[in-house]
Amino acid sequence: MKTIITFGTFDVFHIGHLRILERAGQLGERLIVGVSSDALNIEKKGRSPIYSQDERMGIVAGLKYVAGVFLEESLEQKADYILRFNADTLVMGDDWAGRFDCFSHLCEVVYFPRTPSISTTSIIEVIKFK
Ligand code: C2G
Repeated sequence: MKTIITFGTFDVFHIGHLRILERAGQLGERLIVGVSSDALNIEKKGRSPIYSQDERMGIVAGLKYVAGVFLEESLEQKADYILRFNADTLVMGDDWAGRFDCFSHLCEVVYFPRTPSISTTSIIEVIKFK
C-alpha cells in the first residue's frame, strides 16, 4: 500500500486545496494530511488562521480522498512525520518547489502546480472590501 503525505494550513478551504488533495490521493492508496497548528501559523504568518486548527482538521478529515489527519506543530519535524506515517511520497504545491528536496532520501518528493487565481489571502481581501 502506497502512502502519500502532504501538509498545509487549509484555512478558508477552497478549490485549490481540494484539487491538490485530490491529485495527491490519486498517487497512492492512503493520503495522510498534516494540518498546521494555530501556533505554527502565528509563528509563520504572524496571525491566527480564520478557522481554528480543530475546524481545519475536521474539514480536511471529512474529504473522501483523505485517510487521516494530524496536527503539524513544527516545520522542522517533517522527517519525523514522514517516518512516523511510513510515507512513500511527499506532495506539496509548487509554491514550495525545491523546499522539501532535502527529504528525497526518505521518500519521493512531488510538487504539483498550484491552482491559479485562488488563495486564502485573496478570498479574505474580497470579503473585507465587500
Ligand atoms: N495550494 C494549491 N493551489 C492554491 C492554493 C494552495 O495547490 N491556489 C496548495 C499549496 O501549494 C499547499 C496546499 O494547497 O500544498 C495547502 O496550502 P496552504 O493552506 O496555503 O498551506 P501553507 O500555509 O503553505 O502550509 O509545512 C508546510 C506548510 O504547513 C504549508
